[in-house]
Amino acid sequence: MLFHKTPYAANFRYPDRFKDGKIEIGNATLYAEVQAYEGEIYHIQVVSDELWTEDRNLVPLLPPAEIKGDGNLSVGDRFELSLRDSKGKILLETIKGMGFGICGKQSIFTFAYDKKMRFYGMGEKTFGRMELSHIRSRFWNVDALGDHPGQVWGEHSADPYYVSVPYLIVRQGNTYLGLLLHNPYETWVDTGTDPSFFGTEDQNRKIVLGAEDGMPSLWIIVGPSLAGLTRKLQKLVGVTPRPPLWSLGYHQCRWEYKGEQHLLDLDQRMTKHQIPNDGLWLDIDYMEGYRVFTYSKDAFPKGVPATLSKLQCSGRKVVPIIDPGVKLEKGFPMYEEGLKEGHFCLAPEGHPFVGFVWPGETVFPDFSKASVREWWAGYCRSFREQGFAGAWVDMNDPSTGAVDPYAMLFNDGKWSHGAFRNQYALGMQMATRDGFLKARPNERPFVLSRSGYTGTSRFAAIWTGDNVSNRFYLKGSITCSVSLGLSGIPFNGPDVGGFMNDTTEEIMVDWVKSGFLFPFFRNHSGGSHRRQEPWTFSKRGLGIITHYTQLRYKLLPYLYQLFVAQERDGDPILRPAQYHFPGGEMADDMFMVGPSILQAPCNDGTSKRQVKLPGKEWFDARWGKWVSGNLKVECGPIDTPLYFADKSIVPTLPGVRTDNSKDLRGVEFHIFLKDGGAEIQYTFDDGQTFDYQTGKESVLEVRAMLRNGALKVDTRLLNEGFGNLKSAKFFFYGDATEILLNGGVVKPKREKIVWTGLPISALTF
Ligand code: NBV
Repeated sequence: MLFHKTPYAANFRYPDRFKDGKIEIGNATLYAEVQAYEGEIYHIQVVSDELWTEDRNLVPLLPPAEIKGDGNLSVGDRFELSLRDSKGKILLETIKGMGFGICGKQSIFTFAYDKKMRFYGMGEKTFGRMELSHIRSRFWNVDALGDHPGQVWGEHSADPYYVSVPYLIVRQGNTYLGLLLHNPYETWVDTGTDPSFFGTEDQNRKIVLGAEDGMPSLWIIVGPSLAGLTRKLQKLVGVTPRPPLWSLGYHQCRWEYKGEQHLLDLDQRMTKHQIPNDGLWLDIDYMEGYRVFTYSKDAFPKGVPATLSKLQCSGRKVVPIIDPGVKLEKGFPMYEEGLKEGHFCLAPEGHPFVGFVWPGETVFPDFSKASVREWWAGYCRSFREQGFAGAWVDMNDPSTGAVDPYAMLFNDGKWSHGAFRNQYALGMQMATRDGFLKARPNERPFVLSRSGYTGTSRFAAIWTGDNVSNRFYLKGSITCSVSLGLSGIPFNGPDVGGFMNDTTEEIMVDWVKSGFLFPFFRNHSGGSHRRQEPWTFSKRGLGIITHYTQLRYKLLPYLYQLFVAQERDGDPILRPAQYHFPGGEMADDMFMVGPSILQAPCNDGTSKRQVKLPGKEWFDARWGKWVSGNLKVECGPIDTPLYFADKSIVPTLPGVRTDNSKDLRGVEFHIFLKDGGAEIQYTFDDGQTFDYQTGKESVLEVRAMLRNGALKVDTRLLNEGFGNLKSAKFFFYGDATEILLNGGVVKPKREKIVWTGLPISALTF
């Protein structure tokens, strides 16, 4: 397979006829099912006994209720699809006579392209831009460093990447549609590229969604707004369950940390420097000769539980890496057991497929089988029982080193490599999460994965793999993470500081400023490169990194609300401004964190930039004043442009956070209000168990109203399953002649607070 080329529409055959669900293409007869669901969601599935015998998706999607009839989607007599809005205007249609085609086992859907269209989504890509016109992209989970040459990934986009979500957002004006291929085989998307390379006319450009094999299954979702579309998609693929609160903290990792000594040293330095931190991560060296689910005596002289108990005081959690490859070694119990029970992927002749990973020759658990997932879950269970708090599942693309993977078959050798490769990580995530749940059924598990597929959102968070410590990846981390969120994988983030090559203080500081409110926030680096723990930089660098990490912890209650909303409504954590303010082109260098915060970091190494603020008023968190419109801003060494939306109430932890304590019952509410009303429903629970699902959560409503300089704030407990708040303090950024809190007049004080610049003043009460 050539990653940079895709099959061509002229080599496909298209339907001669379509009637009563029957598609005739030459001598072949296929059957189509077209279903409409509530909320303008459509599913088109094509079935053929000869070509694609079964749907090989591991995890079914979760559509809403089916409705009778085809809704606004009509199907032509040559199986052309045409989607209209309620007024009858065509929103999207397949190309006349070429709506759906086959070429052997390959299949394509071909839609008419219009140069006014805009494209987004596509899951995890490194194109460095939100808008994806004129792109030909494949979806095939790779180990980016191993599968692409270094010249490609160093400072350019490498495609395909670790995660495959063949989902395309098509925008026309302010109407958004989503096209999701739910086919686990290798797929590709073309957003109107010129196949001739020589500048053909626009009419030759097409929107193509194709698959190399597998039952054609296309979902069409009508937004019409970006928020409407994203919520519908997220509900369809599955929301991310409320994560444990500690997983939203700061994580410290490096390919070098192997056991007690590193952990205790990190613990002590985090405390010394007052850097709040929850997760300490162990890379592959903690294992005994890289054998999965072992740990070396050298790394843990008195055993894992003994070391972990030493970290209890500071509440740090330890997360080990787990690779899928099992060392091929006579006498290694996991290998012997897996061999005996037939748990490994097979080569065509029926013996276990052998690849090459850290322990040398390796065999691979066949996660397509429920029995193997169960077996794997047992090992994860025992890891959890020893006290590891989460699991970091790496190399699950799956990476086979220098060995070509195509001979690795699945499902007892019955499925080709392509049938399951893109779901391999998904199977591993499911099994790992399941093992953690088996050990502690009432504790929310945390699994971080490198590769993934549609539906990963239900089982794991994603980090965006091996990036490089340079500005290409720093800038691209925004578009990559925001696009992932719009594509149904909201819990994600990059290796902050960069994994490959030596970082610099400038890159590190800028990355922290840019990424400190990303859903997942972990500093990780390759072991042969410059160290990049916060204290390895100058005093000034350390100070800035510490400040932003403390600020993340201060904002944890706000971030937590976004995860609550993700589970309830399907909203992503990061989003483009268009999520709330329709119109305009999507920016590549600016993003919103939930509905109330907008960030426009200076990631290109210069100290000036343009910030086009959407909508009306924003509160500039650096200088403490209201701003709007198109601004030229300067970025100083310490600050970063960050704005709070007018009519926002932002819950935070109190004061400056110097450790990882985070009781959601003690909060500050920051009221950003120029005039009129603002409100929030603040949800809080224990942050770690599933008790919230049986009502043990509380919701406090806070309403603020500012009229003629008088501020009225009212609070009401809507739900008290987790009791009341222990403390609440209010901050108001403006002048009020009178303040009433729950009907009583209060005497406010003036207090200084530092967000991202100099101290600014607020009225507190
Ligand atoms: O386990 C070592 C690394 C890990 O640090 C990194 O985060 C993974 O993406 N792992 C890949 C294997 C080495 C790749 C060069």
